[in-house]
Order: sequence, then structure tokens, then C-alpha cells
Amino acid sequence: MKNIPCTIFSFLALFMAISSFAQPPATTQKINIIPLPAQITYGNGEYTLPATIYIQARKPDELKVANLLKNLFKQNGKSVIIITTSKANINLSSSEKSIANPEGYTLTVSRNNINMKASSPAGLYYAAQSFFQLLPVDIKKNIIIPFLNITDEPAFKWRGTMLDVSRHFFPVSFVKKFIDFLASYKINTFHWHLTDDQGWRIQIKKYPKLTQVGAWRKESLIGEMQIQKAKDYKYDGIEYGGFYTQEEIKEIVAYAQERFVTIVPEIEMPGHSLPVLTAYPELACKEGKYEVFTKWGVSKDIICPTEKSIQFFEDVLTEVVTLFPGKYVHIGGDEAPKDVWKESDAVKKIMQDNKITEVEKVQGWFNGRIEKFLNSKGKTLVGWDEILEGGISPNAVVMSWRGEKGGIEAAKHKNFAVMTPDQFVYLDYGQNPQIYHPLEPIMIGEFLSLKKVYNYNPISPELDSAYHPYILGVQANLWTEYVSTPQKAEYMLFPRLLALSEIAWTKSNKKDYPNFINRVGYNLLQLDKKNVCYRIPEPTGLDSSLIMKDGNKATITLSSIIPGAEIRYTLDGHIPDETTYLYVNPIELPLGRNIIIKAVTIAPNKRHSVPEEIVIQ
Ligand code: TNX
Repeated sequence: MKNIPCTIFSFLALFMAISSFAQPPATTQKINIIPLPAQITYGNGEYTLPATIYIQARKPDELKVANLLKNLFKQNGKSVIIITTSKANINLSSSEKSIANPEGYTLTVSRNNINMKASSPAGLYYAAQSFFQLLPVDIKKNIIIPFLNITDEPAFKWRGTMLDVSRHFFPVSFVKKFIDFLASYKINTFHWHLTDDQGWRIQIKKYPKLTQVGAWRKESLIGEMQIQKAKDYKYDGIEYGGFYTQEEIKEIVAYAQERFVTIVPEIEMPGHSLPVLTAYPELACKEGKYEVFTKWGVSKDIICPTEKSIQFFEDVLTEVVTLFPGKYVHIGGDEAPKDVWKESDAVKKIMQDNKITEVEKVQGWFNGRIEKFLNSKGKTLVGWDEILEGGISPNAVVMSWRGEKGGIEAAKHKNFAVMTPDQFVYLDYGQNPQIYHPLEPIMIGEFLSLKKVYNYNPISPELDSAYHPYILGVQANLWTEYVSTPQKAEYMLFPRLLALSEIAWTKSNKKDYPNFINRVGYNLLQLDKKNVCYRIPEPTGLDSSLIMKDGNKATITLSSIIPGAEIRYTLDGHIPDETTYLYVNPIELPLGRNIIIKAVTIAPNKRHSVPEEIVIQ
């Protein structure tokens, strides 16, 4: 049976909230901020917040941060008074001219008080995010924070995460929770993949059929498509869909702005656009009846690049740019096979009129038209790396997904690029080296470990330093063919999103994986407080390189990165649970008997990891 993560999780969380919570003793508590700040120095001693906490704030943005702190403290039984004079326990300032980077900040905890300083509202907000992570998991008790001095600023400007809401639709409440995730880890860009073959998800007033028709598919494919033969595909027979009204979009945009997250909307063209053709078949090169895709993959039916289609997208984008205040608009551009274009008289005519000799280049011409329009609205075009193939303008931003090649090529042409190579940052890839593990939920057939995300450096060694400034940053993508619920999305995001935040924010010369995973463990406990269905990491130690063999015995040392987690194991092939052996001390086993040892982590929230196993020979 497939493990459906977290179905009972909300009950457990409720239970945990009222029961005593396992947490590391205060003495072992370290500084666990993710992403790791640029610089931390420690003092000698600790500051204890009093029962009534005074927070100083003067300007409106300082007051906003003060209220964030106040809400958190009040929910935990503390009283908070916001004042404008400087005799407070916590002082906030967002007009500290000496802090050059607008997203940078300082945070000091000293004998007298706690100070958070920045030169802009965003920086102050990030100081507060770091402060939240300094707090103990249980802040109902005394809040004791070690004396320290943090000076921090980001490595990259574009720290992004993409959510695909086409393959599966996510409610407004989850989109907001997703934005909260980004904000907590200082990820400032939410790339919102709003349209694809399987559903159009944004209301466009001029073209109501886009959502009346295009937001719904007749049914969905069952199971992992990549391991089935096309003739065996089965469908569930259940109509599926949904979309965001413009009112909802405005609400989400405002929500993101409050948290210093910029939304980059993506409207795919000319490929991945079956809902457009279903609603408005006159935009196809070939007459016919089109259908919103019910399976995954790439459709050969793409939009015909005619004047009518260009007008259509200009109309759509006119509404899009009024909804999203950010500078960037993503037009997709990936996976657009030209089979239909090759046969089309309309495309032949476009090629003649514009002296284009290869059909592939027609996409470049089409993108150019759209880009001109976006530029006229003050926006910058972003596209997947396929946009390079048809030729791009000097202003377009390339999102490098088929490895790093596209990003490197773009930067060498002095185009800005965002690195999002699939093999390092695709969070729809599985988290178990055994891809089709029976206890993992269904997912696309690739493996991407936490460590691999963490070790990725967005600045390729192939790139000469003169081009480094063209790498705007890095982004993780959550495609959702196999991610049908918010819980599953959380399972795929965490803990790997923590690694993404760190490679986006922290300079790469600070890389230290053991230090990172310790901080991850502590952060997972904080995620419990937010009801997040993260994937429980397996125990470490069942790796042949870590097992000590000596004479005729093997010694196995197990550990979990989650503070307060239990490890349970079996030696008889059964899946460990609460009733099997509790790991206390290193396990000694005789060699030469082929003993299978299986172990699971049982987190303080009572959820179990997938078992890890090895045969001791
Ligand atoms: C490729 S990444 C796609 C998506 C899929 C994804 C699955 C990109 C620009 N195109 O349409 O969802 O792979 O991993």
C-alpha cells in the first residue's frame, strides 16, 4: 500500500499542541537559522525576555514587524506593549542607512536588549524571520536567547520557488501557506505556473471560456505515466478543475507583498496550451476539436502564431499585468513541438513575410512580438531555456531548466538567467534512492536528495567571473503531475526547500553539510508548529561506508537529525514500528549471517520515516 503522508497529521498536531513537546534541552540548543546568515558572532551570556515584552517601533513598516512579533508572543501567553521610545526589550529600525543591501539586516542580542536593524522594510522583515528561528520551539516557557551579533545579506537577488497549479489545483489557503513558507526562509520570488495543458487557472474577463471550459478536464490519468505503456493508460472518470478569480489573485498578490514575496505569473505559450485551444479552437493552426489534456507529458497541439493568437495573448497579458505588480512576466516557451507549424500555411506565410528560414525560429519571432508588448507595459519577459533556440532579445531572462547549459549560454550573451536545473532543484523528483519504493507516495521517476540540492552552486565553475552578475539567482520548481494535495506538496517541499533557501541566500563558501542538517532537524520541529507535512528523514548510519567491521562483528551507529526523535529497528525483515527495538546504543551484529537490519525514525510528532535497511554480511 502507498503511504499517504500526513492524513492524520492535523489530529496529531492538535494533540501535540496540548501535550508536552519533545525538544532539546536548553543547554544543547544552538543557533539554527536557515538560511545560514552571512556572519554570526557569539557573546558570553544570555538574554531572557521578561513576561511583559516592550517592543519599540515608530514607522508603519516597523509597526508591522512589531505586530508580527506581538501576535506570536501573545498566542503563547506573553503580553506585549508596543512603544515609540527606546527603552524597549526589542528595538526595530528600518532606516539604518549604513546597511547597504536593502534585504540585509543586523540582529543583536546583548545584555540590555535585542536590536533588529535594516535600511528597508524587507530587511527588517528578514531580521524578524531570523529572530523567530532563534526562539525555542516551546515559547510558552521563558524565552532565553544567547548574546549574539548577526550581520546578514543575500547572495542572490532571485530566490525563487515555482508552484504548478495547472496539473493539480491548490486552494487559496494553500497558496498563502506556500507564500508563508517562502517568506520564512527568505525566498523572495514565487513563480506561479498558472496555465498548462491540463488546466487554465486564472480568470481572464475578456475570454470567459478560458476558465468556463479551459479550467476543467474530463478526467485524469491514474498512476505513474512513465512506467505504463500508452495502450494501458487508465483514467479515473472524475471531472477535475478549478481556477482563481481576479479577486482571489489580488488577495494573494497583496498577501505576498506584505511578506516581501514578488509573484512572477506564468502564462504558457505557444506550447502547453491545450485549454486555450479547447476554449478557442480558432487559435489552432488546424481545425478540430481540442480537449484539455487528461494525461501528462507534451502535446503536439500548440497555438498557431497568427495575428489572432498574438492579439489574444496581448489581451490576456493586459489583464495579467494589471493584476501582478512585479517586473517579470513568464511566458513559458518550453516543449513546443513544431509538427503542426510545419504543416501550416499560416506559418509558411509568416516565414515568408518575415524572411524566416527555419520553422524553429518562428517561436523566436513570436516571442519577440510578445516581448515587445510586455516591454510596452513596463515588464520584462522570462522564458524557459527553449526560448534561446529561436533567438532572444538582450532583455529577456532565461530560466535554465534542462541542466545549466541554457543559463550559462544566456549569461555569456549577457542575458540575465535564473538557474533551475532539473537534476538539482526539481522538487517533484523523489526523495528515496529507490524511486518506486512501496512506502513512498507516487512521484515522477527521478531521485533528488536533500544533499544534492544543498551542494548545488548556482554559479557554474564553467562561467568566467565577468559573467557571474548575470546569474540572477536560483529557483526550485514543484511540478504537480503527481502532487494532488497540499499535504503531498509539503512532503515534496520539505526538507529540500530549506536547502534551496540556503543556496539562494548564503554564499557558497559557507557550505558545510553536517552543520546544515543539524539546523534542518531543529527547523523541522518548528515546521510541526505550522502543521507542515514534511518528509521525515530516515535514520543515518545504515550505509556500508558508516558501518564498522571488526573481526567477526559489525557495529552500527544510528542517528536522526530530528532532536528528540526515536529510532526503532528490526532484525527479522519486518518494518519497524513503536513496538520493535528502540535504538539506544550502537548495535553489534555478527558477520557472516546475512542479517537484515531495518530502521525508522519516529519523529516527536509520531510520524514515521520510510524504513532504511541494509544486509549485514
Ligand atoms: C518538464 S520544466 C516540464 C514540465 C513538467 C516537468 C516535470 C519545464 C519547463 N517543463 O512541464 O511538469 O518537466 O518534471
